[in-house]
Amino acid sequence: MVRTELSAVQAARLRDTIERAYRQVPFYRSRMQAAGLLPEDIASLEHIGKLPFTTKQDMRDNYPYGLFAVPLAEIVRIHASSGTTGKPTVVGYTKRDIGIWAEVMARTLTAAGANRQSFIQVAYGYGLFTGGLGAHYGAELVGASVIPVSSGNTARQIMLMKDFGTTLLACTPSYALYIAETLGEMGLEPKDLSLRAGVFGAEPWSERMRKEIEARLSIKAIDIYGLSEIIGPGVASECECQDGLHINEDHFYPEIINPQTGETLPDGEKGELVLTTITKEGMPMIRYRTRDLTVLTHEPCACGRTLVRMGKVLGRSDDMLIIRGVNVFPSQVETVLLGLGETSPHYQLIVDREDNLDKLTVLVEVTEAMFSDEVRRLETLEHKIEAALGSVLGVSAQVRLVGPKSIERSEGKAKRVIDNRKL
Ligand code: DLL
Repeated sequence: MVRTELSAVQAARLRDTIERAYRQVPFYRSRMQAAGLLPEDIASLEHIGKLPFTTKQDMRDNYPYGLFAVPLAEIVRIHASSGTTGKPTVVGYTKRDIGIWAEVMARTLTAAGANRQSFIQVAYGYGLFTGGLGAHYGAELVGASVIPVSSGNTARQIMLMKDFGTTLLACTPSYALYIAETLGEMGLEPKDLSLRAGVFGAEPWSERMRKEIEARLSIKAIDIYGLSEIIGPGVASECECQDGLHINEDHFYPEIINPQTGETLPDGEKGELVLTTITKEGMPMIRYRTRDLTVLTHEPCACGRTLVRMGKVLGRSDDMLIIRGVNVFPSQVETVLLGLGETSPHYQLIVDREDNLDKLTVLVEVTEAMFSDEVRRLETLEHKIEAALGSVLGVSAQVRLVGPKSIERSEGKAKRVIDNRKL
């Protein structure tokens, strides 16, 4: 759709959403009243900036159903994501919302090459997490054959992949790497499988990790993005060009803001992604602060899609560690390690505070082959990684090489950081 047409669709849908939220959700009504706004003040897309933001805290304050905009009888599905603090974040879908979700996930899978002939193995967790069922409904809408394995049980996962002729794998990137590792241990090679592509998301991953997964599984690795609060997976996804993720902006209207000041930033400037759902009935979200840091571009994409693209998520504003005053993202560590290419891609950051001073230790796994190496060589490698990390992070880190498989593998989202500081 050309931009002018798309903007007209978005504006009409936005007006409708604001009207419904004002009428049906006391939280939104009182927020707008406090800002001196009536629904008719949001007449066009340019006016969206007048509206207050919605945050995770607002969801907690309205736990569990306070932000729903329809009678509970119309809610046909509930999902939730576990937060770091206590109660989960709850989201509700109407039947129509489930249809929209399937549609945006079908777009995602189609862009990754899926069609009616595909065998799609869903190895995202099924349950309250949106990954499993989100991919499942999208795959069914495409008309592919869905293999709903859920996450875990990796050897069996691989056996099914081989025997059932799986062509497309859906899981977290860290789990894809774990699957690749197990494949080797089982004495199998990518050519023993029919796998052609994977749709990976739910956690940040670097360009280098993509290369690693693509090489080890001999597939095209597509980045897919989403969050429960907005719908789940299906918010944005890469096309065959693998050059930014197309946001399904006919359903989710994006903005980038400066996370400190809240001011809207233009294309190309890095900031926090803010999303407004413009078709969702069950639980509309107005200017939701995702905490995810990225950039937007309206430049045309070689694939021909006109949807705006977001860059790979660079990290979360709240995942960012502040170590001795310096901002550190776990993804920077990943880029350094994979760049050196001398260790396995498994790592963990441990932060401690000793004598009021932050201390960063990075555990890095060596490969089986290196494990038997002489101690001197390993020490040299530790120092080499320390030097590389120091120059990229701007803060010193102690590197500890650990034996193969000693860092816990994840079947869902990887746990990259252990922060022992009592702040
Ligand atoms: O992770 C939904 C999802 C499932 C997306 C499967 C993709 C695939 P939540 O559990 O609510 O929902 O977590 C959402 O995960 O705000 C990001 O911080 C992070 N995230 C999701 N996709 C990506 C990605 C699902 N492709 C949170 N790259 C989001 C980086 C991602 N981070």
